[in-house]
Amino acid sequence: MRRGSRLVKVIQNHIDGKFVRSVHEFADLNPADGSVIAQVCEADRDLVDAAVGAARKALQGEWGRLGVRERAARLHRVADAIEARFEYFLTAEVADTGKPVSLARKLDIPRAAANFRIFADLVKSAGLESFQTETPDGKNALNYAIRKPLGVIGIITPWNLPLLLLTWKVAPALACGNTVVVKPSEETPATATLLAEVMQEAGIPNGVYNVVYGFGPNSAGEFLTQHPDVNAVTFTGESQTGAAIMKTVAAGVKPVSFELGGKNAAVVFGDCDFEETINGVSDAVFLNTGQVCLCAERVYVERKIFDRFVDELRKKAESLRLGSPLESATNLGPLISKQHREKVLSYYKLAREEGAQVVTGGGVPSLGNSLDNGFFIQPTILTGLPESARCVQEEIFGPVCHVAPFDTEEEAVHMANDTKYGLAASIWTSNLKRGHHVAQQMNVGITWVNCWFLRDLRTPFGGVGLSGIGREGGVHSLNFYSELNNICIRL
Ligand code: NAD
Ligand code: 6OH
Repeated sequence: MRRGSRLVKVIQNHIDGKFVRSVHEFADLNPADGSVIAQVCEADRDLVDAAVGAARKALQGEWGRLGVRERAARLHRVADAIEARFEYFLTAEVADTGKPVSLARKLDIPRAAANFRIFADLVKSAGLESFQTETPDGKNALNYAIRKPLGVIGIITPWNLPLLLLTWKVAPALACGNTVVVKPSEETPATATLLAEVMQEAGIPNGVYNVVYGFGPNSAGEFLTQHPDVNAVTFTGESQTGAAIMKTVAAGVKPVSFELGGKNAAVVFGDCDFEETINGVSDAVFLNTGQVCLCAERVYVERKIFDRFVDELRKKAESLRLGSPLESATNLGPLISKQHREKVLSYYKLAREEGAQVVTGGGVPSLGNSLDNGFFIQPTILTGLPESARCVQEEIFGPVCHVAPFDTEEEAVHMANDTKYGLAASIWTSNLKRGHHVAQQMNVGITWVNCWFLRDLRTPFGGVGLSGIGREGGVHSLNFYSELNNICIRL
């Protein structure tokens, strides 16, 4: 489409196998330099309605009649097609998010393909319960459960790992025979539309995978969650947004799965493998510029190694290279948007007001080129705050942590659990017995010992408290995305 003198790409909704424009458009920016990548078509209520209608209709068509084996085969073809277009997905994801190409190459795009493969295989092999039941007259009955699709699933996703988190929900939803309407983040629309092309190539019938673009309130996100013909809603994003969606969905009494924010702790004992721990905790704090829900924003370190640890983590932070996402040497890209940088900077300011020592960072870097129009921020380490400080209690979602000392295991456990969130924790110790013991006391959904973000997609994934409702992953995803029907037969 011609805009002024430039050719600007238009990202369109995808409904019933067709790309669909709309009256309103919004700009998709590259966060590395603030340039416009594309115009995105915003779906109004009628388009969301059309998408849900297409998804409903597709349940009655070829898709609804396919057996599990054929469904799984097609999902493997989706994975094949993602791999065949790997560079295409990679370029789009890096431009949309500003994340280093080296990271997206090893994490985001391979995981998208892996999501389809794991759930295709799992749905074929997952068994269900059966019970032989004694009847009052001394005979027998047989109980067994079968899985049925829930129907049309509304999927709403964030910007930090756009394709990874979208496919994390789309793959099991389709594996269970549902159809989907996805509403990707307004910040990162590109890869969802590429996935639509892949779906067609892989023989996924029209209407099974639909995409609507837009924002949350009074836009596509809200229209989707309000829609009476959506059977379940799965959401990843901020806890507050989860609360708003829950309220909307409550009217229809529908199942929800929520993967929400975190204020995750890393607990470092004096007996840890020091170098491995510095590298691991640095990743846990700074990966993806701190924009991973699992990132550690609170680091608790046994007092006897506290000073040395803070100093080495500082050196590590200062060695991270901020720069163009396209350069292989770049470790950190920008934050996602100007608005998000303002939010993170407001916490850097608040930390000072709350009495923190800024060990390193605390501001905006000067890169000396067009990247200064992007949304870069310095990796930052804070110390000296009380546990009650807002910077220690609230999710910041940037490349920042607060490091505090502890003296005893009990104190470390208490501080790690002193939060309304409960997504993930990591424990760093060479005493495995202690690792188990401490891990079992963490009030979270996921605990790593001597590692972080090491994922096996068969394991339960989710959080407690403000971090979410329900678990996805492996059979837990299959259970969310299907309706179990128990059949009892008197023999
Ligand atoms: P966000 O909540 O602002 O937005 C997420 C999605 O919800 C977007 O698509 C947005 O358009 C939509 N949305 C917003 N308001 C809505 C409404 N009222 N109704 C329907 N849809 C609405 O989150 P974000 O800023 O995109 O992502 C960052 C947040 O996501 C962080 O809090 C992070 O911790 C969390 N997160 C959690 C996980 C997890 O697995 N637990 C994973 C990734 C990100
Ligand atoms: C949050 O930002 C990261 C979530 C990761 C996953 O959901 C996953 O499956 O690895």
